[in-house]
Amino acid sequence: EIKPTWWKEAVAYQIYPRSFKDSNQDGIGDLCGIIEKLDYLQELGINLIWLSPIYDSPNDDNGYDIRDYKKIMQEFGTMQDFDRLLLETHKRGIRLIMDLVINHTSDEHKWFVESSKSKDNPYREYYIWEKGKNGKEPNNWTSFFSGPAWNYDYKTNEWSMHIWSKKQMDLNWNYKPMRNDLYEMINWWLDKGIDGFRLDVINFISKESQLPDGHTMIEELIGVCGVENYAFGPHVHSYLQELNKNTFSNYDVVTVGETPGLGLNTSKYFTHESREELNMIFNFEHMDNPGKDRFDDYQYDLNILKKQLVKWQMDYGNSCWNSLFLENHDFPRMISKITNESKYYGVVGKLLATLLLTLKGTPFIYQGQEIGMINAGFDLLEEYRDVESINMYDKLIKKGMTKEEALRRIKIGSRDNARVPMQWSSNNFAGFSDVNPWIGVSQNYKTINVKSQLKDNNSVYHFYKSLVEYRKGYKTLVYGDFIPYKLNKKNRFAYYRKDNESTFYIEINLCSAKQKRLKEIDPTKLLLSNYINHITDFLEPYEVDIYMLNNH
Ligand code: TEU
Ligand code: CA
Repeated sequence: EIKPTWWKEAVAYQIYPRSFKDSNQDGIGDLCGIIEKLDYLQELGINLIWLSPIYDSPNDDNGYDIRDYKKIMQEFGTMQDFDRLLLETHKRGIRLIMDLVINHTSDEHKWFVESSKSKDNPYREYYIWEKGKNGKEPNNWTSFFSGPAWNYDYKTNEWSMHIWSKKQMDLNWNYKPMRNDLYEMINWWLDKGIDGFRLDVINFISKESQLPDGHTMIEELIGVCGVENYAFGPHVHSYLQELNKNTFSNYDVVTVGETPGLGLNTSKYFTHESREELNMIFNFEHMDNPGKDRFDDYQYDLNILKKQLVKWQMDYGNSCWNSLFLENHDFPRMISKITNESKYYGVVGKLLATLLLTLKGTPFIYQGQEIGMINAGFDLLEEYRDVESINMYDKLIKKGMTKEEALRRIKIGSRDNARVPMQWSSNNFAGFSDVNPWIGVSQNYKTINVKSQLKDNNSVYHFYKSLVEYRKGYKTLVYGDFIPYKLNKKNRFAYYRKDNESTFYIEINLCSAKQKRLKEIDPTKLLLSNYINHITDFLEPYEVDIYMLNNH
């Protein structure tokens, strides 16, 4: 039996504040800009917001390198702005969760500044310091952002670990005083009345004690060495149980862990109700097709997404709860991975909306997904901002790739594809700002933007809005059983959502060729389709039909 809770019934929206809305015309998104757009989110039907980091940061990794957990990033505004944002969000019946980055801090955080002063500094143990081996790094681990995972410090002749950028230093979770300082900070935010956290790479916090050499380069291009020694480390569960006991469990909040690299069964140990660790996790195995990574040039096959989704819908159990997402600030736009034919952008955007909002689990819409935004379309290296992309370009050139090919791979896989300014209108800079933004606007803003879609009842926006309303109107779409239909039929995805109140039937064409329907349904039962007028016995390319079969 599934225990009903507010966060299982929520429809969440991820905001990347830097690119959402600029209110003071400095070209950078900010908290007051988010406040300006709360009515827009309420209108869409959102009732949970996840903010990517807004804490003081030198922005080496756009806020995922925190310098002061209790201060708002100067470009985003002040703590008063945050307090007003939280108040205005709650006034609209919307809850707000923050991004909690506690695997690492910025090298400018006062803890690290102290830690690197001397070997006997009280903060030395807050981070991971090791002697080198024969004058080189302590082991062969590499960073996700290219290069060794170690910085050398001349003063103390030791190396400090960073599995992310050179300015993101891994915290030492073996050290209790450090953990206690984190708990104090987390409770300080929870006492302000926020509704929970998304926890950044939280399964990486426990490293294998001897820091042994890694044996495999995971994914050739993004390739990191050593990840097998911390993706599921020896103490990760005891740390999470201690963390939860000292913080989250004392509040009515939700936690969703970002856990790259875990499989379904391992994930149950993080989210099963009996574990008292996290409420949900973000799993990434559906974000690229098997054997492919973000920078590979391939057409994403929706049949594989179907397989992944069905696995998590069927095997995750009733004591674990799925998160559902198809985009975030770390991946290219999903429409662009599926099709490059602009005539299909809209119908594919609505197909993705259907998967997100009619399956079982809490849906997370990433900013711009609700209007079917597509990739940035940058052609010059100078247009990129993401530390990962810039380092990756250098790495590819060093590996002997031509400038053109390296730039082509960055264009395909760069996280900046999802970080260009939110497209509010066809005005200059897409209505995001009156001035040139920190990152270029993608050229499709004239055709893909909120203003034009609000007026068009057949837009991707209105499709999302309708589905969100159905999801809030019928608990069947939240808690109802997921029952696949003719699962093995290629290029079709058909399933029921059913409880003792109502039954929905959804049938989807997963490719750009017409497909025979699997089931003839009385057309008067059609609730919503991404094709206004469709012939009955065939599904058009990427056609989605949502039926309500009965409603007792
Ligand atoms: O991302 C961690 C993560 O596993 C990936 O999404 C990763 O960013 C990317 O694929 C690089 O290989 C989290 C944050 O979402 C990301 O923005 C940060 O850069 C990263 O952690 C470090 O904080
Ligand atoms: Ca601004």
